[in-house]
Amino acid sequence: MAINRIFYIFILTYFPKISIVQTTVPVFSNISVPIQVREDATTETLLDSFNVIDPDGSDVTSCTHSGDSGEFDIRQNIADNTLFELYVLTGGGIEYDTLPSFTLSVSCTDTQSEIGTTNILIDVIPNQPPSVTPATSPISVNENIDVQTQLYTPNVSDVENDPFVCDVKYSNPTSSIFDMWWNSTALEYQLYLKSNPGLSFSTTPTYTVTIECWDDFGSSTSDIVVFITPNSAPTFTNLPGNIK
Ligand SMILES: [Ca+2]
Ligand SMILES: [Ca+2]
Repeated sequence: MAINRIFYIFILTYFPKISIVQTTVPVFSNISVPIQVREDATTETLLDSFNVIDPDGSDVTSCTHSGDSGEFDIRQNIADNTLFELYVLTGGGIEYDTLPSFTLSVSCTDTQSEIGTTNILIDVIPNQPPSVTPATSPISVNENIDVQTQLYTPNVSDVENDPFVCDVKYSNPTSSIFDMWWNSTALEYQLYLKSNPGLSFSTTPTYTVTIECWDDFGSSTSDIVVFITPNSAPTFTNLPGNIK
């Protein structure tokens, strides 16, 4: 500090007509908080516009950024060089599960070669996986059944109307007698019991079948309980009271 003061006195003493001009780095304004980007963004989209000016009156010539893997770009507006635009690029590969937010470190340079910096926070809006409505009524099947049987049609929907796929994930106890197929006529997934399943009420009176539906962004599951009903022993009616 003392050296600075001596230097300053030296300058004023020997160069009295020199004035020391303080210059300022570019400053940012009008950055939206929060800035949001959709996880499923597939087209180049303008996310936000903000201003960068040099208080000294010089032009801000460029802005660069770091903190992403090429998902975003910052461009200077052609008509207004104080305006900068933040874009998400096509096929940005943004995955909410991996990175739910980005912090871009932005540096803007003016014609005095001064650099102003700021951080821009971008929140990722996740794409929802398909939802599977749980079964509302019990499903039961007789232990003697030996033909392929449709058990259940799950109600599946996706908020974003993304294409989805469903399948049996597993059953408890583990078994391969359940399967899920796309019915191209009804346009729905259906849970089936395969033919000759070898059911036994006494051995396994219930199965819990977990089905899973997924799109490109995530999956959800639903448990379906299948009750096995015993095959009743034959009963005899209208037999005569005494057979001799
Ligand atoms: Ca400046
Ligand atoms: Ca979805």
